[in-house]
Amino acid sequence: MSQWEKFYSSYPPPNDYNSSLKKISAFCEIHKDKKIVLITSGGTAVPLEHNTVRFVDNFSAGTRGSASAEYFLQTGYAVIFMHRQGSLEPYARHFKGQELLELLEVVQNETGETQVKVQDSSIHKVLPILKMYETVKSEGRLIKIPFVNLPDYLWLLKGAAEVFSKAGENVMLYLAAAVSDFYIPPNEMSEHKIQSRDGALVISLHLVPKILQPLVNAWVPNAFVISFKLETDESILISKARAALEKYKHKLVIGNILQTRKQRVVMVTTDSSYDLIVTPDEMKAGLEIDKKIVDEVVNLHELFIKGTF
Ligand code: PAZ
Repeated sequence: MSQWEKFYSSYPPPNDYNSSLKKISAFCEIHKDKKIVLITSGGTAVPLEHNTVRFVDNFSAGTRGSASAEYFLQTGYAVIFMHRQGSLEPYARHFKGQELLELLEVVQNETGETQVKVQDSSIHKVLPILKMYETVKSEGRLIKIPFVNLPDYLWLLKGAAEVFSKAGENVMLYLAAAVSDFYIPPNEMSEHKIQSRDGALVISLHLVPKILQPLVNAWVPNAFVISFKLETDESILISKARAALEKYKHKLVIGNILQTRKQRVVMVTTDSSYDLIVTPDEMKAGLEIDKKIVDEVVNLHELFIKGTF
């Protein structure tokens, strides 16, 4: 049994597994004549106990995934947004926390009725986003599939890939989620809340089997698979990205550094690497690096479909 087969056999699929796959399958059928992208977004939680009180998590807010989803939708793609529950989502990301409340005001209309309206000074912000959201919604071009923990994420990705297995080059996988490399196998996990009275906690985290291996080579051999690589040490970013390409045989790794991920990424193929950058002035004007990434990736997908990438 391979490492990832062992992994899957030790966890049941998530409760909503079958309904999520039915949703993805119906979505793919409706949009079979379009380009479809599955975006993964946000971080995965790794439980420390079966009755989970504590888990290991990471920094990912889901900005990359949710912003990219909007730009793919703008170019006409149908988008399956597989995201960590509670992380940023397309369109809604513009109105985080208190922000929505700041945009609204209570007014009385001419007949004295109390109404809620968007403040005049905020209409220029709300209107374009609302219009894009309504268009996408009316066209049914976006579905969202939430996950919380690592096993659920891996089950859903495998299930989605099985749905795509019949699809061809029109399907893209844009794997922006920050997926844990480490986990505790269920048979080594405490049943109940780990007690502090037992002293300092020593846990041994095992390596998560690399899902890209079966994904690229067995489950979706025809799809355009893009993985992301996050590092904090610039000197190893490109070599690690290239090692992933050599190992898994997909076409493109997008590398980024934790602190500069919103200003710069490096596009790494088997024989080239080049930067995409947003300048401070572009940022001030509201341009997001995710727009540049998606524009580039959409062009590469077109070449991939033609067999020239
Ligand atoms: O979610 P976010 O916008 O805060 O961060 C995005 C990111 C850095 C998680 C993403 O660009 C990425 O590199 N994902 C892959 C991480 C990795 O497994 O190396």
